Amino acid sequence: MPSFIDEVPIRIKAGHGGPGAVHFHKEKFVEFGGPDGGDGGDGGDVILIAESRIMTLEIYLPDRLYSAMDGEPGSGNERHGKNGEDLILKVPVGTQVLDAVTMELMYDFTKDEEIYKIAKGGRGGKGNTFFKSSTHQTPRFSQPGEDGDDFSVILQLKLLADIGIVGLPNAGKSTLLSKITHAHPKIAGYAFTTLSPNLGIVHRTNDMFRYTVADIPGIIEGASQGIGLGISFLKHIERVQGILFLFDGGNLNLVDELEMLRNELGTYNPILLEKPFLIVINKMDIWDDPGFTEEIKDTYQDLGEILFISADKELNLEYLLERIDKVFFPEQTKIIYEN
Ligand SMILES: Nc1nc2c(ncn2[C@@H]2O[C@H](COP(=O)(O)OP(=O)(O)OP(=O)(O)O)[C@@H](O)[C@H]2O)c(=O)[nH]1
Ligand SMILES: [Mg+2]
Repeated sequence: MPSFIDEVPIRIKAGHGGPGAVHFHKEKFVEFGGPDGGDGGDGGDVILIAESRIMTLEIYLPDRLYSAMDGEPGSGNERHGKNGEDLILKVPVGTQVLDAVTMELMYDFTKDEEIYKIAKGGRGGKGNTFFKSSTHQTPRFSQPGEDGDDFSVILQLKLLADIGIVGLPNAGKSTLLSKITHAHPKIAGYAFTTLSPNLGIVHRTNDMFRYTVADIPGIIEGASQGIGLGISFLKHIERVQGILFLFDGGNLNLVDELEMLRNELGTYNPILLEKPFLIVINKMDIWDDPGFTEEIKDTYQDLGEILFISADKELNLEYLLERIDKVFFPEQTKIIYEN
């Protein structure tokens, strides 16, 4: 399945069991009372829970240790040590957990609120009370706690793009992605800066809904025949809800460029031609004449809806996002905006 992979290796450690106590109760006039050392507490477990509100694994730091609490030692008077607290880690639905050594799949989260106990805490040790018997009235030993599970895993999440940004090299696709999401793609004033797709997440209306945006490499005429960077990366946008065709307003040849882009897309997979799209003209900041936008709109209105932005100067970006909501996500946003 075409996807972007969000992946992070982490170390998981369940709590160590607390040691059992060696203790004898004290009574007046009796040098040694009977044994009364309590058991140690169990170590905490590490538990993974899927939560649909979480979209990425970016909360996890690579190679960090995530550990549950150790059990506390037992004590006199047969007091049981406190159990170590469990560590609960939230992951997005769709997360797969792989053993970092064998790369075997340990678990696959498919539903919200699904729970997987990934690491079990060590059992607490028995206190010396436990070892008292008719032949052994005063055991002076107890058990240590057991080790908790401790190993490394890889959390991996496949993200599908909801929106694709398509355009010629240098149109400002990566700049746009960097302004509407937290992604940091490479941006530069030459062609083919982006060599493989970048993905970012747009958070809308107080985070009530989110979608992913893919910035893909520039496309030139003949890309479907392997010119430039080719078009194999289009697999990443085969399933999008909509396409933003982005153009460089400083060097605009709208009709020919749109036709060329759509030809290349259609050659790869005709389904891409059926996707809703918006025509977005970037770099409007370099125009002196404010009437220019109206002129373009009038002239090219048959091509589709045309928007004007400056990604770099952040002009009209909120308007662009509103149009994306309405045009590409009419169902989701109806609920949010019309209630
Ligand atoms: N004046 C102006 N320049 C912009 C704007 N947006 C992007 N640029 C510049 O255009 C150049 C190309 O930007 P990128 O975002 O790397 O373009 P791209 O479409 O991702 O290019 P490729 O990855 O090569 O296909 C950079 O020098 C940007 O700073 C804008 O709104 N106004
Ligand atoms: Mg780029």
